[in-house]
Amino acid sequence: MKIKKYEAKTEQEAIEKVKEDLGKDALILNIKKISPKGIFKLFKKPSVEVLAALDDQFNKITDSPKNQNNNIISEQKEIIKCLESKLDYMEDLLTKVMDKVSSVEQVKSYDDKDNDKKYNSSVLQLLYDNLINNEILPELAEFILKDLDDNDDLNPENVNELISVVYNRIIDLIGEPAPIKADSSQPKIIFFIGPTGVGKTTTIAKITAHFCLTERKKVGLVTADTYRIAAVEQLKTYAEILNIPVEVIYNSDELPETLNKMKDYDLILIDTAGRSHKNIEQFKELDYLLSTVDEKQIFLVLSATTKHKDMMSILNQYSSISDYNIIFTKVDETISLGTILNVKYLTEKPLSYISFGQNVPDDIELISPKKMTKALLGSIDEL
Ligand SMILES: Nc1nc2c(ncn2[C@@H]2O[C@H](COP(=O)(O)OP(=O)(O)OP(=O)(O)O)[C@@H](O)[C@H]2O)c(=O)[nH]1
Ligand SMILES: [Mg+2]
Repeated sequence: MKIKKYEAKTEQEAIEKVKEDLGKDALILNIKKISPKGIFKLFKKPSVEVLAALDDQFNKITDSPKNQNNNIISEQKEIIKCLESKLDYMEDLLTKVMDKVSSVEQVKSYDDKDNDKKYNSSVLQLLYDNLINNEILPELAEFILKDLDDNDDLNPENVNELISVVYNRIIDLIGEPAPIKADSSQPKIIFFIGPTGVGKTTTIAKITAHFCLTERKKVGLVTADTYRIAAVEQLKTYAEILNIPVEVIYNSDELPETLNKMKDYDLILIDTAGRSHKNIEQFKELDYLLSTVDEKQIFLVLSATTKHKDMMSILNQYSSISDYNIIFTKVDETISLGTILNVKYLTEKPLSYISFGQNVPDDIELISPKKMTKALLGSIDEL
C-alpha cells in the first residue's frame, strides 16, 4: 500500500493531484486544512493537505470485470494451494504415524518370534525353522535336533559339527531306499496300491518301461482296476507301446490263476483301483485281493501334495497292511517335502521312489537320502 500527502490551495485541487498521481482508485484517508503559522500567516493563504493511499492488492481486484475474475481465480488458486500444502502436511504426518505404528508392531512381532525361540543356539534355531518351513512335524523336528542345544556355537567348527550331526540324523531317518529288483532276492509279484489319482498307473508305466527297456526284463502287467473303463485302457496303452501283455481281472479270485499264467515272467506289476480313504468297503476288497497272493511286495503310492491331516487318515486306513514300501509322487507339485519324512517317521516303512512329473518313463528316480536331506534343511548353504 502506498500512502502519500498532497497539498493544494483547495480540496478539489488536492484530490485532482491525488488522482493524477495514484489513479482513480486512490483512497482519500484524510483531508485537512493547513493554516500558515507565525510570520507566514501574513503572506501565505491557507491550503489543503490530502492524505491518500493506493492499495495495490485492492487495485488489482477492482481493476476490470475481466481482471476481477482473473483475480478471483488466482485468489482461489492461492486458497487451493494453501489447502493442498495443508493436506500434504497431514499426509506426511499420517505416514509418520503409520510408520511408528508398524514399527511398534514389528518390534512386537519380533518379540513374539523371540518368544517362539526353542533353542539358545542360533544355528539350531535356523535349522529348526527350515525344517518347520518344510512342514516337518514339530515333534519330528525336535527329535532331529534333540540334545544338541548349546549356546556356544559361533565357533565355525561347532557350526560344521552341528550341521553334520543333523544331516546324518536325517539321512538315518530316511533310511536306505528300497528299489524293485527283478531277481530272485525279492518276490516278483508287486502290487501298487494307494488313494485315487495319486499316480499309481503312471508310476507302473515308468517302472515297467525301466525294466523292459533298460534292464531287458520280461515284465507282465495285471490290472484289477475295473471300476473305470478308462483305467484298463490307460494301462493297455502303455503295454502296447512296450509290447508287453496286460491281464485284466474282474474279481479278486481270478488273480491266482492269472498270475500262474505269467509264472515265467521276471516281474508282474499289479495295478489296483484308487481307494478313497473314507470308503471302508473298498478297503475290505483290497485286503481280500492282497490276501490271494502269498509271495508279494506291496508299494503304497502317496502324493507329496497331500495335506497332513488327510495323510494321517490315509495311513490309518492302510495300517492293516503290515508290510509295504512307499513311493511318493507329485514331488514337483509341492515346495515343501516334509511330508515325506513325516510319513517315513510315522510308518517306519521303507521309502522307494519319488516321481516328479507326468513324463513316462523319465520322471521317476530312486529316493536319494542325500538330496532329500539337503532339500529338507533348506538354506543350509547360507549358514
Ligand atoms: N505333476 C505330476 N503329475 C503326476 C505324477 N504322477 C502322475 N501324475 C499325474 O496324475 C494324474 C493321475 O495319474 P494316474 O496314474 O492315473 O493316477 P492313479 O493313481 O492311477 O489314479 P486312479 O487309478 O484313478 O486311482 C495323471 O494326470 C498323471 O499324469 C507326478 O509325479 N507329478
Ligand atoms: Mg490308475
